[in-house]
Parts: sequence; structure tokens; C-alpha cells
Amino acid sequence: MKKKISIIGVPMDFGQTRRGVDMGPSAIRYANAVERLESLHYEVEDLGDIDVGKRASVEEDASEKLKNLKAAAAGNEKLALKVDETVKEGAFPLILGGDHSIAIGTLAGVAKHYENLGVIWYDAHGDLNTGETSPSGNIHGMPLAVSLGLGHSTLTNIMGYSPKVKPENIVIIGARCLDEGEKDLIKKLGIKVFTMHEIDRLGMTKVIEETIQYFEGRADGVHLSLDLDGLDPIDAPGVGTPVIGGISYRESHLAMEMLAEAELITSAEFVEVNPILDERNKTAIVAVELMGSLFGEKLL
Ligand code: 5AB
Ligand code: MN
Ligand code: MN
Ligand code: MN
Repeated sequence: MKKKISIIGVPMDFGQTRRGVDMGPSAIRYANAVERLESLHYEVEDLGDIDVGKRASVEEDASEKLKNLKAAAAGNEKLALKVDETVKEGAFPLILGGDHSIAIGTLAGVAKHYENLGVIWYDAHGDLNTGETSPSGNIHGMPLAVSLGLGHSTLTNIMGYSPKVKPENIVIIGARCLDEGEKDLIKKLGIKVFTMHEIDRLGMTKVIEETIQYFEGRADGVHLSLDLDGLDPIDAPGVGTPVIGGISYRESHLAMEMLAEAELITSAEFVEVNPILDERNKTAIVAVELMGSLFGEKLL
């Protein structure tokens, strides 16, 4: 079944402090994302970028621990509305980041269309911090917690409902850098996590098989939130918070191919591509390669 893919760019960098990740959507488009998906016979509509505004244009509360809170919230509200529209239209929303704080808006727009939205969080990090547990105050380390209804109400209330996802509908893949508060939360809520240890031990084949099985009969849609730092920095150097010892390029392809075969994924986002930190647009190219596999491209 070939369907319509709607691409939404989010040039957001308010969720962290390094500059350049706002250029991620351009870099991914420059790596021929649209052409790649069209070659797989999808109808692709590029809706352009969400206007997230400028860093200094919003006055922030200096006593607020969460950096750029108002600006990040405003951008995510806009994104949520756009994503909501595309789902209503019956298109597959494909969101290009931007830092990972944009998952707040993406999930707000997607989750209201599902009873039990599953989420695959492909990331070196858990992104499960709240203002209390965050070591940095950076909102890109918080989107999964926010989507669970935990954290600042300005973020959890985006789109006027909360929570967006349930802990039992989340699978984290690739974790290798979790803060203490995140570890506690994972244990408390019983969130399913395949850390690098399980990936090494079981192999990616088993990890994805188990993920697919886990969602069977549980989720009525599955969102893939792919942070490029889930991959090893050797394969994806253009990210703001690289962590050595990550998922390889081949393992990632395998994961995407297996998800495509299972026809599991109903929306997706590729985030944290930072062209300023990249090597000849390599990370954006990797993102587009993985998109190809996610949307059914085969080697033969
Ligand atoms: B990313 C850290 N846990 O909260 C924090 O790249 C890093 O979206 C967050 O996964 C990394 O600041 C956020 C130390
Ligand atoms: Mn992340
Ligand atoms: Mn990350
Ligand atoms: Mn990062």
C-alpha cells in the first residue's frame, strides 16, 4: 500500500545550547530526502518548515530552569497543529529536526488520533528528565517525560491534553547514557529498554523482533522517534550530544528494514542532525539512507 508522506521541517534549536541543529531540516532535504521517497513511489508533499521564531524574540523568565521554555513551547504548539492536520488528512507525517524537543509537538499532534500510540525511542539517551532531574535544563533531554505527562505544565499541556503516551507503550532502543533520575523513572514505570548491552547480547535482529512482538495487540499505531545520536558517532558525527559505543549504520538499516517489513510505523521523526558539527553532510545522508529503508527500500 503506497500512501502519501507529508514532510514537515522543524528548524528548532531552543531545546539545547549548541547552534546549528536548526539547519538540520535543510541538510536532510539537501541529502535528497524527497527524491529518495519519491523513488519508492510514494506521493511526497514537502510542507516546508514550521516558523519557530528567533531565539531572542521571546522574552524568557530568567528564573526558569528550563532553557528557552516559552520559545520551545510556542514552536511545539505550531508543530502539533500541523502534525494533527496531516494525520487527519490520512498522510504519513515525517518530521525533520531540529533538536529532540520537537518530539513534544510531534507526539501531541499524533497521539490524539490513537487510543494506544506506541513509541520507539531510538536514542543514546532516555530524554526522560524533568526540571527536577535534568542536569542541564535543556528541553531536548525531556520530551519523552513530557509526553508521559511529567514535567513543566507549559510543555505537558501542549494541544490541551496529557499524557500523550503511556509508559507501557514505549520501547527505548540504543540507550547508553542515562541520568540517575531517568534510570529511577524507567524502573518505577517499567519502561521497556534495550540498552546497548541488550543490543550487543541479543543482536539487533532479536531486539527488533521483540519490539514488534511487544507492540502486537498493544498499540494501534507506532511512532518512530529517531535521534541520530542513537547511532555511533563514527557513523553519525553531526550531533550535539555524541556518545561513543552506539548502534552501527548496518544495525540501524537492519532495524529500519525489519520495521518496514512489519508495516509497524505510522509516523516518524529524524532529529538532532547538526550540519555545523557534521562531516560533509554525512549525518543527514545517513538519515536519508535510513528513511529509505524505513519506507521499504530493498538492496535487491
Ligand atoms: B537528546 C542529558 N541527559 O538531559 C540532559 O540528544 C542529555 O535529545 C540529553 O537525546 C540529550 O541534558 C538529549 C545529559
Ligand atoms: Mn534524544
Ligand atoms: Mn540523544
Ligand atoms: Mn543530542
